[in-house]
Amino acid sequence: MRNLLYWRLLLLAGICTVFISCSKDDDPEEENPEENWPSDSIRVVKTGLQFPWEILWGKDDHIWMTERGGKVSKVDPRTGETVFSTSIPGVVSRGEGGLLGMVQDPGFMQNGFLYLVHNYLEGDAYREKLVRYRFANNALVEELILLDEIPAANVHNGSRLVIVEGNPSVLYMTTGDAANTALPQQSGSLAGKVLRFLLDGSVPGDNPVAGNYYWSMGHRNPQGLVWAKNRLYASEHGPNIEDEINSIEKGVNYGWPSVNGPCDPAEQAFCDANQVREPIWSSGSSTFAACGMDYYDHDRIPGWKNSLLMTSLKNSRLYVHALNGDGSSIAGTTTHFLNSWGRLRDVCVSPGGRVYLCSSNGNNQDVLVEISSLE
Ligand SMILES: [Ca+2]
Ligand SMILES: [Ca+2]
Repeated sequence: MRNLLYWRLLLLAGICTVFISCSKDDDPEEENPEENWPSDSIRVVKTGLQFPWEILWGKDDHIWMTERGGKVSKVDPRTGETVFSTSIPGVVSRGEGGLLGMVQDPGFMQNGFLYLVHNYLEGDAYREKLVRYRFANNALVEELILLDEIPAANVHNGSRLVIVEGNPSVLYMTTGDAANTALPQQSGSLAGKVLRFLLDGSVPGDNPVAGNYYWSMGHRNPQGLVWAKNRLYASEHGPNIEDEINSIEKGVNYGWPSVNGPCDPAEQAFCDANQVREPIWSSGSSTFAACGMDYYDHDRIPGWKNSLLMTSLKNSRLYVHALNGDGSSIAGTTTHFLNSWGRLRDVCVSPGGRVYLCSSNGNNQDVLVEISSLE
């Protein structure tokens, strides 16, 4: 009898354990993916990287990263362990080109779709394409080309991706002028644009020109792109003056190559004739090499709330641009981490408000760093 009671209790305990652990797994609200985290304010998560280009916080609570030479990897941000990596076939890295922008599908946890931009060779011609892969069984499979034959060069390949979820969801991609300043003002060229797609690669019916991917024109080399406050913000490298942040709108001309930064008297005639939209921020008489951006809206680092975080290659620091209430202008800028990790290429933010930066110095010495606090 005593023995039977013992077994009944053991069975009950087993059922409870299974029930509790299942209910925990089934209800993401009850899980905190960032519990038991290292307590460091600033922590180098990973070393030995080679020109990381894109970092993003995935829906699977890992950091997904591209490196320009062609590698995609998935990193456990708590331990720094690379839990998956692969090389994308056909990537040709020349100068600033190679494997560049990346974004996950809104349904990534179900369909595994990952969108990537990379350069490739078509005969002797250097080109860029947007492709979709499926992450399944720890591999990237089923390459689907959404758009290819985009002009490319050793410099100015844009390539940042953002998906805005909706009905339907749309994908935005930046392209650079591919070192040909004639292209950004030609609506028929894919270069020097923000392009807009449906997620199957087709042209949305409400793009400015029927059958044309172009959403905005007159861009030089936009290497930062983020959706926040119901706006699309793009950062852009200026020539030797006037890096820009633009609020991207349908069919608008952002001026390059006729206009740098705000419309000066010498540029005003072109601005008036083409209704050029001035940037919401520009770097003035020098360039910072404004690069990857993300939006910060968390209490973890209170002073950064409602800001655009922007990396700088040349000035080797993070710019924090505080937005005004409706996001139409920048109320003030602070800078952080000068020369801490050299040139900075990209930034992403975790749901818990931790900020991640990647450097762009080469020699297999690039790093992924985490900022959990400024204290
Ligand atoms: Ca402009
Ligand atoms: Ca100007």
